[in-house]
Amino acid sequence: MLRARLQANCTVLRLSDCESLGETGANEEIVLADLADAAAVHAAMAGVDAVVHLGGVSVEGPFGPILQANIVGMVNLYEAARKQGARRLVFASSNHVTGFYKQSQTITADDPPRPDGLYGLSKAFGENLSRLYFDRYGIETACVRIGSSFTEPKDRRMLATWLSFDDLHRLITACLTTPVLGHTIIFGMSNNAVTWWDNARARHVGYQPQDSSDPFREAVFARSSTPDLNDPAALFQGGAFVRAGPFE
Ligand code: 15L
Repeated sequence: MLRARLQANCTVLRLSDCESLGETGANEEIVLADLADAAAVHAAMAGVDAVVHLGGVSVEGPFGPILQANIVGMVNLYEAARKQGARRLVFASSNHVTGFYKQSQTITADDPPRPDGLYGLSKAFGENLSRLYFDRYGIETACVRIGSSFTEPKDRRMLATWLSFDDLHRLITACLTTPVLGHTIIFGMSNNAVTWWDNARARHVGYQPQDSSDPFREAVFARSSTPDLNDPAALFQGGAFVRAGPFE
């Protein structure tokens, strides 16, 4: 969804993945790399000014792949940024860093992480790693705790967590272009009436969402049953992630 939109942000868009990205388009370069392969990541980062880092495991699952892609991969990426001279990154963190806060709470980026699984924990590691690289080397990062970025909100929870594709692009653009970014954590959500997240700490980014889950509200309620408040998925912000994963 971002590939076409990010064209507007750069003269050359270098894309990287561990799997094929298809044909190289106009103003594009493709450098395939496994995040766990330091040499490959360093090669992919040569000459890059800014990074939008969306790579890695994006759901709860066994620790092996999460360790390789989200933890070893983050170290490889930030070492490559430092050595190759990239000065600003937008890191796709996740709302699952704070998934064990209740849906009745409104939190800010200053509230301590409460990961809802190994995936959320790996994103908390990424946030801390990027803070280290800012404190030590001045490399700026926006950690975007993405809510639910889909075509439209699929359920009641997503009425709070939804982030439209256009707003995601607006948010990334704001992070890439604000004069002084520093190290910032920002919740990635559209302008939803129901929200659990307060972005007051990231006003300097200048993100102004234009979309909202509100027009979808009636349809979502019509097709979903009343939540069972004995179900942790209905109580906690992380939804079903709080009971997903490899734990027996
Ligand atoms: C995430 O972090 C996932 O990458 C995405 O697939 C969604 O499930 C999202 O969180 C969510 O919480 O809805």
